Amino acid sequence: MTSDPPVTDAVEDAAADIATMEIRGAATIARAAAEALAVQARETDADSPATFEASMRRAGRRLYDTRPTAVSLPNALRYTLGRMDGDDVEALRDSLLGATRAFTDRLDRAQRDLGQVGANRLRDGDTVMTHCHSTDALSCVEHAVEQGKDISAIVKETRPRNQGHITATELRELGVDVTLVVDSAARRYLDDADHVLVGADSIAADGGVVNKIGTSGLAVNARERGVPIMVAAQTIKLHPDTLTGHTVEIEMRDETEIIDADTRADIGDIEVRNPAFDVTPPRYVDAIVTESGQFPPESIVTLMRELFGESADRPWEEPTEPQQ
Ligand code: RUB
Repeated sequence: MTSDPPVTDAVEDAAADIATMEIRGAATIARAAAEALAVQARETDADSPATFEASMRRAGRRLYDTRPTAVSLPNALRYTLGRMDGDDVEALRDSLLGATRAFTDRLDRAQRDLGQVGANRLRDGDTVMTHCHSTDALSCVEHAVEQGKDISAIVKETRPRNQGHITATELRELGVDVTLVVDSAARRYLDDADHVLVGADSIAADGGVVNKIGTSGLAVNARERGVPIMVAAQTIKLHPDTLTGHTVEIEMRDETEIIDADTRADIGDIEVRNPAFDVTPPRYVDAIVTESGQFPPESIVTLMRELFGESADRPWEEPTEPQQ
């Protein structure tokens, strides 16, 4: 039995950076995965079509195994590995490189297009409340600012990793007035907000939105206060496995992100749980803004079927032997 050629350093590095959140955020993770596959395609020393394909699948599996919740990662692998085609190594390599280029171009275009749609929902003088750091959500603000609208933001800190600080920095670069608040102050400041604006890691077939832990509590509070909730999510965030009854795995992260060992020991015998994401039920979401327009969450399934059919393939897995 021959073993698959090893993955390149570029794939190892990208996988390690995704797992440790040096690279984070669903769209950014998808881009990094596609770019790592391109390096693997260029640098692998696989010398037959079968070993080339096996090497690409192995790289795909290494990337797939890093973080479980953002479906943009498997969707990036689906798009790129699924377009690998050819009878010799050169043809396979060319098709893979073409697919990774097309995928990253698509990411840029999708983010720009959904930003226009989201910006149209914002009026001059509006204040948005944000949670975590989402490049899709920020694209909406960026386009609103380009349209000449004056936008302010209340930015939730987003414990435990404080991605709100990244959001605050990038909003300031856009010239947006920013007020930073701790997560538990969100309800207090919802009275000053015209929209809640968040991104998504995955969107389920029923319109449920999987995003950074704390999004669902924010959405429930916003509904109670009458503040509309806009989710900015390009279509690579649609989770095709949910069409066939699968649920989205919620990543549990290390407890040291929320408590250090000494403090934990001082407190005594406790359990610590650190889920990275939660699910906001569709009834709390007003609009999902994509590059194909805005959708009420309940109708996102139509778009999902159009893009993925009834089921999702997994081109990073070893092909199964045909049944005799
Ligand atoms: C990031 C997060 C973001 C989404 C959308 O979580 O929840 O809201 O990934 O981001 P983490 P984008 O920091 O744990 O990766 O719009 O950039 O895809």
